[in-house]
Amino acid sequence: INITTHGSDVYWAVCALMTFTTLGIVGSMFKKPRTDRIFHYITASITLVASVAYFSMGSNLGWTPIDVEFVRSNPVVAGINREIFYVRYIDWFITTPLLITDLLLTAGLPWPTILWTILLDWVMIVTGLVGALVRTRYKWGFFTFGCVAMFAVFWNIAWVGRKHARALGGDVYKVYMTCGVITLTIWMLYPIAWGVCEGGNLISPDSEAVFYGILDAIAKPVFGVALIAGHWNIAPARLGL
Ligand code: RET
Repeated sequence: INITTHGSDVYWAVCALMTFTTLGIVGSMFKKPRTDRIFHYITASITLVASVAYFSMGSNLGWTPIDVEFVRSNPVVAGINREIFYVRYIDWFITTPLLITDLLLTAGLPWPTILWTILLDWVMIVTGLVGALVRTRYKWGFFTFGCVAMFAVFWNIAWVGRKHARALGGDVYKVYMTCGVITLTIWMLYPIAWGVCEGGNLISPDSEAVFYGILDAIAKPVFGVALIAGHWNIAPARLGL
């Protein structure tokens, strides 16, 4: 199963969105003194890495054919494969820790807590990659480890971070809540996309492009713009930065 032009059009569109968002964030950081640009640096890196990942997928690169366990029309198949975009996981390995850093620095959490959350996040991404590259039902074992790690990350965002953010004042709490709610609701949909794409092979790679494309557009550009706008009148020094 190879990608069609429709899938690659979606990838190019998201690539353009990521690129314009990066340029917008870089442009806006010149309105701030160098000491107050931490969230610009982190967030622009996130969208920059994503635009490179989408450049590869639009060019039909960064994938490998993996035999599938199940095909809807023919449940007992050998040698039928699906294109698995491993480049997504390279993107996520870099950008999801940066998204977590954006959020947990907003809450003023100490760095060991941020590091621990990132390590759990890495378990989630790496198990997702390995599971995607496995043909047999063991893939769902990796998936399960990934989901457990994701809920541990969610715990730190929803409880540990929220308590800290609240103690820092109403404006900090507001941006934390906006970006935290975006994160929890959108991230929850990634394992569902994985389940019907890399996992269960239930929807086509074209539909996969749309599904992950919408999720990525909200998880990165929408999240990023909300974060930077929310921080505009908050001095990083108040967060201990
Ligand atoms: C996988 C499969 C294994 C189980 C779980 C997953 C969750 C992935 C998530 C990815 C988030 C990506 C983002 C990208 C940036 O745009 C790896 C799909 C739980 C939550 C936010």
